[in-house]
Parts: sequence; structure tokens; C-alpha cells
Amino acid sequence: MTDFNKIKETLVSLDVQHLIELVNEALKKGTSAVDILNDGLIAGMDIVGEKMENEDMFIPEVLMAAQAMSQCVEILKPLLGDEGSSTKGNVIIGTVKGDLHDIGKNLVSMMMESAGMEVYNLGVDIAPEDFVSQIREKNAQIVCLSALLTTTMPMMKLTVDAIVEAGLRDQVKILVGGAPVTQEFADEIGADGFAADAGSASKLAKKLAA
Ligand code: B1M
Repeated sequence: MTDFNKIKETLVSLDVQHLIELVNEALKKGTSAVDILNDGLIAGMDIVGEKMENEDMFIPEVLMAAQAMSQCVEILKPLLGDEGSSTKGNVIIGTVKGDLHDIGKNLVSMMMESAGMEVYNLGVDIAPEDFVSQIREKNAQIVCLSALLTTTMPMMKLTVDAIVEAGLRDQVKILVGGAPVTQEFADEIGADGFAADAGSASKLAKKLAA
């Protein structure tokens, strides 16, 4: 049995080498990549978030935890794929302007790619006008917006507004996600959908692109 608490503790203590060993050991034992991700790494990042809030961990340490998590996600990546045939429809995804969080957004991107979609990951701190120009350039049918801060959620609304103003609203389905985002907020800003995690984001995008 994999000890998920050990994975969480090792992520929080920033022992990257040991963390990588634990992830590899868990895989060897037959633990699923999804369980390692959800019950080990994401649960560990939640503890990091609490410690950050209580000022028991500071930004450089949080960044180290984020980098450690990203290295482990690279190991899990080939095993996280969703089955299914290739889907038509280009997807663009980015974290909205003012927001630098990218781990969750990268997971969403990865799951969509492994579900056969053509995904253009624009990165972080993406301004509404850049989403608009990328929709045109990539001829996107689906746009995914990520936000991790309550202060950057309004930027999602501004991005939706910019897409409407550019006359592109009928061309694209807009999906939103990120820890503080809810279905209610998605409805309020006129998005087409909300997904709470990478797996459901990928399923929703596939459904909308079909
Ligand atoms: Co930040 N941070 N951070 N941070 N950080 C949070 C988000 C916070 C909750 C921590 C806390 O206080 N408890 C808090 C936000 C509070 C709030 O707004 N209510 C916070 C804060 C305050 C800040 C700063 C303001 C701190 C400061 O400077 N004083 C600052 C802001 C910088 C900025 O963006 N402008 C800041 C900075 C940072 C770092 C740079 C140090 C680092 C980010 C590094 C990186 O991403 N490369 C960081 C981190 C790591 C976190 C926490 C600890 C972890 C985030 C994470 O990666 N989670 C976070 C606390 C937490 O979330 N528990 C915190 C793991 C990831 C897999 O989950 O991103 O939720 P998540 O993604 C999920 C779903 O949300 C969903 O699917 C993903 C996978 O299942 N999803 C989508 C995400 N995007 C989607 C898009 C979709 C669909 C689903 O489109 C359709």
C-alpha cells in the first residue's frame, strides 16, 4: 500500500530526490498515476497552501514545492492519458492576466493533449487581447481560462467580454476553471462551462468539440 502521507510530507519538506523516489516506488507497487497525483501531490500542495497562508512557508519555498511537483508530474504524464480517439477542434489555454499559477493549467493542457486534442498552451499572465489574437491565429474552437486568485477572477469576465467585442463569441466555447472558480461564477460571466479538475475539463472539452 502506498503511504500518501509520506508523499505529502516529503513534498512539504522540499526533499525533491526522495519525493521522486517515492513516486517511482508507488508506481512500481501498482498505485495509479491519478491516485498519486490527487492523494499525494495535489493534497501535498494543499498543505503548502495552508502553510503559505499561515506564513509557515514563504514564496521561495512554495516555488520549490511547485517545481518538485512539476518534476513528479513529468514522471506521471505518460500514465495520465485519457483514452479515446483524436478529437477535432483546436484548444487554447492560458492563465489570465495578473495570475502566475500554472501547475493546474498545465495538467488540464496535458489531459486534453492525451485525449487527442490539439492544444496551444499560451502560458501565464495572458491579457484578454492576447487570447483574442490567439483565437484568430489558431482558429480555436475552445478557449480555457485558468485563475487561482480571487483577485484575478474578474479578469476572466474581461476576457469573455473581449472575445464578445472581437465578434468571436459564436466561434468558440469558453471553459473556465481554477481553485476559486465555480459553476455559478462561470454562468455569471457568460462562459459555456466550468470544470473542477483536469479530467473533467478534458471530458467537457471533448464533448463540446464533438
Ligand atoms: Co499562490 N496562492 N500566490 N503561488 N498558491 C494560492 C492559490 C493560495 C490559495 C494560497 C493560500 O493562501 N492558501 C492563495 C490565493 C488566495 C486567494 O486568492 N483566495 C495564493 C496567493 C495569495 C498567492 C500570492 C498573491 C502570494 C503573494 O505573493 N503574497 C502570489 C500571486 C502571484 C500571482 O499569480 N500574481 C502567489 C504565488 C505563488 C507561487 C508563484 C509561489 C506558486 C505558483 C507556482 C506555479 O504555479 N508555477 C504558488 C502556489 C504553488 C500556490 C498553491 C500553494 C498551489 C497551487 C497549485 O499548483 N495547486 C496555492 C494553494 C492551493 O491551491 N492549495 C496557492 C495544485 C494544482 C494541481 O491545482 O491549480 O487548483 P490547481 O488546478 C486544478 C483545478 O483548479 C483545475 O484543474 C487542476 C488540476 O486538477 N483547473 C482548471 C485549474 N485551471 C483550470 C482551467 C480549466 C479547468 C480546470 O479550464 C477549463
